[in-house]
Order: sequence, then structure tokens, then C-alpha cells
Amino acid sequence: MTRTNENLAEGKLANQQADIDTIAAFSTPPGQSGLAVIRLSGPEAAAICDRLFRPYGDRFPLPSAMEGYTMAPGIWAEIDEVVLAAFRAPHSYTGEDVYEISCHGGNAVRQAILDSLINNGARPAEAGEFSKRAFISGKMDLAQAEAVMDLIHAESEQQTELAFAQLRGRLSQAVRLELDKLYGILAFLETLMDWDEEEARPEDRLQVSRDLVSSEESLKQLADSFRYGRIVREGLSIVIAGRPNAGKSSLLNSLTAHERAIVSDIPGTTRDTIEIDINMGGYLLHLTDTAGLAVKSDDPIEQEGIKRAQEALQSADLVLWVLSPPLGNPAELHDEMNTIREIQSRGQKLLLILGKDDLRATVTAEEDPASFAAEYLSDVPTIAWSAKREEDLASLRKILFSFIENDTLETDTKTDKTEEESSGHGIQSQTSAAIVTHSRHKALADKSLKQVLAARQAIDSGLSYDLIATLLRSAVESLAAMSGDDVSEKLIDTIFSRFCIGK
Ligand SMILES: Nc1nc2c(ncn2[C@@H]2O[C@H](COP(=O)(O)OP(=O)(O)OP(=O)(O)O)[C@@H](O)[C@H]2O)c(=O)[nH]1
Ligand SMILES: [Mg+2]
Repeated sequence: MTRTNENLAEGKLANQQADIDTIAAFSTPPGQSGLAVIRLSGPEAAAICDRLFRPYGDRFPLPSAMEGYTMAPGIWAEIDEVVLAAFRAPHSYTGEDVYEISCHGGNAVRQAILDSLINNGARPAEAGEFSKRAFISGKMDLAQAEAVMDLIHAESEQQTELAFAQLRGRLSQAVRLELDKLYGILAFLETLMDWDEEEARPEDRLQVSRDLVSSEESLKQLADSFRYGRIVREGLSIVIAGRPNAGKSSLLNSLTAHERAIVSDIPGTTRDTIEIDINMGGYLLHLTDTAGLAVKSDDPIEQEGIKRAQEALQSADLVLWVLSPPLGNPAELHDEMNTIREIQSRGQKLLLILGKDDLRATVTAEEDPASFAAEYLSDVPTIAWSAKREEDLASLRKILFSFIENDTLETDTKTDKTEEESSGHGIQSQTSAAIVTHSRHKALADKSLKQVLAARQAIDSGLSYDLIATLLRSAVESLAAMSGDDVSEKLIDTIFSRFCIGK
């Protein structure tokens, strides 16, 4: 037996959990590529590789990069020349024996190798099964496992940074810190419960109340961080709306730096919604240009366009409403105001873009959007905009950064601050702050916050320590579910089934 085969056989001995299946899957996507990676994990992995891998032996001395890790070039049962990397339990991604076969990336080659693994005792891995095993063997907690998938799907710099921080345990550490605080309060409550009624001191109650306020604050910060976390993970949805011919498509083109949408002076040029994703300074933006609103139309195609525009508006994080000269007639202006107010009443943010500002000198006071906005929409954040002025794009970008990072529509852009300076004051600038990016985590943070709040109200109202401890235990349970302590098997299955095969 060669050295490689000895190593493989040892791995088998080290791993005799016969009731666990050995799983195999492609870790690289289908299609032709220079290389493809096939991953194998489980108690039989070593034995299977032992049967199918023929090392070149003395021709290539076996390199040994680190403990539990060996890599050897050889032949995979006469199919291809491959490199086999062994990550021996427990020093592997899943905590089991893991073997990675790098072969040539042709469909037939990769498939033949995977088939040979299956025919020799492995079974095809389910989506996310490798990561699920990593979670079960304690290699990472649930929040970290979820970050693996986010990192794979990350398309922007900020997405990558947040997912990586979560993978490194930033969120898990923050959760653990909060859990420790709650455990501390629970322990104190236990002591108080052991004491006799006569020994009860008001300062103890005050102490518990103060500790709960501190937990409340940190949990609230965690829950609130979801606004930013969601925007980074899912992208910011911006919908451009306004009357026909207002300059909506020109605004889209300016933001994307492409002639993406057709621009013409014929009102009704854009008939369908146009969606485009851009990366702005490391953030993902989903931009939607829409057909002109606030007009009556008998044309069924135009009507459908208006319906689609209205649907797009419903899901916007931010609406850029373009109001340009010439303004509509009084009835149209009334409709336009109503739509703006409806958007605001749904709790959505809206920035009024006073378009075609370069034409301002040529329009009368009645036609001037700025005068109209000052009189009727003075509470709405507003900027003057011309598609012909480069500095206006810089100002708009500053406003968008500030909206993402600080949740404000700060329209005073007449400062000398650069884009970088004007951003970076929000939650993301606290690089050590844990940021919630998944709605599952947000719901758990909210739930646990609610329970801590109820516990604090209970203690302030003089209710029994017993009741307060019960409420706190529920808070602990909700929080612990974030990192996956004490979560049901069904939830674990649901989370990992969203992963891709091979991860
Ligand atoms: N002077 C000036 N003209 C502009 C500006 N923005 C757009 N326009 C012109 O206004 C006309 C309409 O622009 P579009 O961007 O197609 O307007 P729209 O709102 O998308 O129009 P519809 O798709 O028909 O609803 C075009 O002739 C543009 O060149 C601007 O800032 N200044
Ligand atoms: Mg258009």
C-alpha cells in the first residue's frame, strides 16, 4: 500500500460512525471549466477514495500542507488525472472526513467521477447538507452557516463584508453576550427567589430593572440594525415615478450611467416598468423606471403600464418622484399630490426630484415645480435636478448613501463633503457592531425584546420574581434560536434546504 492509501485507510478507522451516510456532490457549477471540484464527506469517504484513487506514488512525493490535510495527484479510476485533497476528521468543513477531488471541468468527466462515488457507497448530497453537517458537528452555529450562503450569493462589496463578518461570528458573539447578560439576571432572580419574603429589598428589584433596561437597549439596537442589514443583503429598491415626460427615464439613465431606457420628448415613451440592478459604492440598488402616472388614459397598453407602475411603487424602499415643468392641469396635480400622500401614508420614503431645473429660468411661476412644492409639499424632502448637470448626480448619490446608511433623506448637499465623508456615520461605521441581515433573526430579536420588555414592566409593577423568570426564559429561548441552540429539526431542515447542492 502506498503512503496515500495508508493515510486513507487510517481515516476510515478514525471514522466508524456507520449510521451516518457518506455524501457526495459537485461543489462547482455545471458547464465546462478548467477544473471542477467534487466533494465527499462521511465515514466511508476514506474507504471509497481508497478504492477509486490511484496515486502516482513515488513519481510525486505526497505533499503534506498541514495537520490532517494531504494532497496528492493521481488517477481517478482511469477516468481523469485528478488532485485529491484530504481533510481528515475533525479538521474539515463538516467535521467528518472530507475529500475534495479536483478534476478537469468537463461535464462527462465530472459526472463519471461522481457516479463512481455513488456506485461505491456514497449517496448524492441534498442541498446544504455539507453545511448542515458542519452545524450539527458544532463547526459553526446557525447564524454562521446562514452567512456561508450569503457569502456565496453576495454581489456587492457591502454584502460580502457583512456576510463575512457574520461568518466570522460577529452576530453570534453579540447574541452570546446578550444571552450571558440574561443568564446573569436569571441567576440573580433565582437567588432572590430563595430568600424569604422579609429579606426582600427594594434595591434588588431596582437592580434587576436596570439590568433589563440595558438588555432592552442592546436588543433594540440589534433589531433596528435589520433596516441596514436588509438593504445590504437584499439591495435597496428605488422606484422612479412621476407624470409622463417628467424625465424619469433620463434620471434612470443618469444613475446607471447607461442609455438603458429610451428617452424622447413624446409623453408615454416608457410603457412598461424597466428594472435594472446597479452597484453604487458597494451597495446593491434595484432601480425601476415606470410609465407616467397621474394621467387618465383610454389606451389599454398605457393602462397596463400605469397598473404595473403602481404595483412597483408598493414595494419601493424609496420613491424618487419626478416633478418637472410644465406641471399638469389642476385635476392632474391633485391626483399627483394624492399619489404622493398615499405613498407616504404607507410609510414609504419619498424624495421629490424637481426635474429639468436647467429650464427654470424659462418657466412662469405657475409652471414652476419648485414654487408648487414650496407651497403644497413643503414637508417632503426635495432636490433640484437636471439631467444635464453632472454635479446634480453627485448630490443625488450623496443623498442615497445617507439614506442607506443613516435612514435620513438629508437634502442639504451644498457642503464640501465628499461622497465618502458624507457616508459612514450610520450603524455600518461601527465596524464592530453586529448587524442583523435575515428576517428570521430580526423576528427573533423582536420577540426576545418584547419578552424582556414585558419582564421589565412586570418587575416595575412589583410582580413575582417567578413570573419575571418565566418571561426571561422565553427571551433566552428566542435569542438562542438565532445561533441555532435549541431549534427544532424542522427549522434546521428548512434553513439548509435553501442552500445549494455541494455546500
Ligand atoms: N432640459 C432638460 N430636458 C430633460 C431633462 N430630463 C429629461 N429631459 C428631456 O425630457 C424629455 C422626456 O424625458 P424622459 O426621460 O423620456 O421622460 P420620462 O418621464 O421617462 O417620460 P415617459 O417615459 O414618456 O413617461 C426628453 O426629451 C428628455 O431629453 C432635464 O433635466 N433637462
Ligand atoms: Mg420614460
